[in-house]
Amino acid sequence: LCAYCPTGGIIPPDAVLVYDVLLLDIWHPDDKVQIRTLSKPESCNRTTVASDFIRYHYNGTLLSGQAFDSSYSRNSTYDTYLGQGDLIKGMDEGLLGMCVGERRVIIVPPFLAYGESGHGTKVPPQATLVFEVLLADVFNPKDDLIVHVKEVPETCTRRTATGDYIRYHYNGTFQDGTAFDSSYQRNSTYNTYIGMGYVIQGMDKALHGLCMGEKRRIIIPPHMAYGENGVGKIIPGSAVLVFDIHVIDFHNPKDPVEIKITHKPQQCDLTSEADDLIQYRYNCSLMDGTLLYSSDQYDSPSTTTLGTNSVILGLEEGLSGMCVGERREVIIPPHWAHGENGAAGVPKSAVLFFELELVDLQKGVPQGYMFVWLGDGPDPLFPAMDLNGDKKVPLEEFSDFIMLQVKEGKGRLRPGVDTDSIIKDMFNNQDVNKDGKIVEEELKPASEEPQQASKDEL
Ligand SMILES: [Ca+2]
Ligand SMILES: [Ca+2]
Repeated sequence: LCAYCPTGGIIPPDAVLVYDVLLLDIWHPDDKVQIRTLSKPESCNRTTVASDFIRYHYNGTLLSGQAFDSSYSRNSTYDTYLGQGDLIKGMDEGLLGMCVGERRVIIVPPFLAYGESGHGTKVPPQATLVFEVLLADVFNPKDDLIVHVKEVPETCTRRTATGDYIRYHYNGTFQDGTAFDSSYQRNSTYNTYIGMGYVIQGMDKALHGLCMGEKRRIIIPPHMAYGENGVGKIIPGSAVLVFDIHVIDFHNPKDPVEIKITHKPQQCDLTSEADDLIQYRYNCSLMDGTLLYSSDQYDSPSTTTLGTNSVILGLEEGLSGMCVGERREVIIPPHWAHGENGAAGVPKSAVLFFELELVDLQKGVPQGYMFVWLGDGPDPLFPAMDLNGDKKVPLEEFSDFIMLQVKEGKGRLRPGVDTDSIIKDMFNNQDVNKDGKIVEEELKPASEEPQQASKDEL
């Protein structure tokens, strides 16, 4: 019988037979899995071992080149444990020792693949399989966070702890380098409390013990990130996440204003306090050194009256107790600055850094007052005021009297306001009948006046 003859075919005697043969497959029982590396990334932190969970792309073909399956056609990686019998034997072996980003061809003889039965309609019996594989991701269920410290500033007096509020920038990528998110793109830091479950477990843990300005790479396995489900179309299931973070600042809601005196003049008797009129120079920066504001941008130093809420609370405190010529560095947490909402040019919840120098200090008077006695004041008042003793006090005499009190250090006028107009106001308040002079009857004895009512008066 002619095994290769077509049924009913007629082969004449002495015929020469010509066969056109296409070899589809060839293997030998002694064959092993063959691995050919196509490309390897330059850096490779670890390679796959049995019990790892891996995610990879592949094109599967028969030895003839006929395709039978591809992960690319499904638009998602093939995800599986390695070396635990979840894969055909040849792949459990052929995928060992791979780096993320590595491409290899794995050739699997049928007895390490689907053998005599083949697989579905595309893999015939006894077929050798050829897989071109790209490893996208690997982790081990036993993995913890991996932290690489990239950059620590020279001075680091304090490190993040549970309950702190941190602002940081980050680039988020997968292990193959594909970016999935970046705070830089949004042009604003990511802000969160630390250790209170507001961020994925791995990040919450990784944010401890950081310095301001520090840069770290944090590699988080999926069981400490978004798990088997991932997040929508952004994070695939079982993905390892790589974050490159840069700490901009952090603070604790309990933080006070931090004042460091960098220069103190030898003579330092008179210091600033509430109601004083001061002039000061300043630079205001973020903790990463970004300059926000500076008095240098103006022709003259800044002027303010302390205690009037004209500057942020932290600056008020930073400017208090200074003597002229003193210089300070002041760190102001956001709850003493512009808070959670920020301000023009000041990011939300930003810690501010001020360099301050007190340039001028004029002692002040309480709010609402134009003049205060620094002691008890003359009693009775009128005879003291009536310098020439003619029982009447016109504006000029009143003015001379007030200026004498100031000169002798017995009284103080409100600083920063035109002296003549203050004195004129004070005179007009006392000159009840508006005849241009004060007489004794018009002068209300100071002792009978409640303190609050004597605003603008003696
Ligand atoms: Ca007089
Ligand atoms: Ca009068």
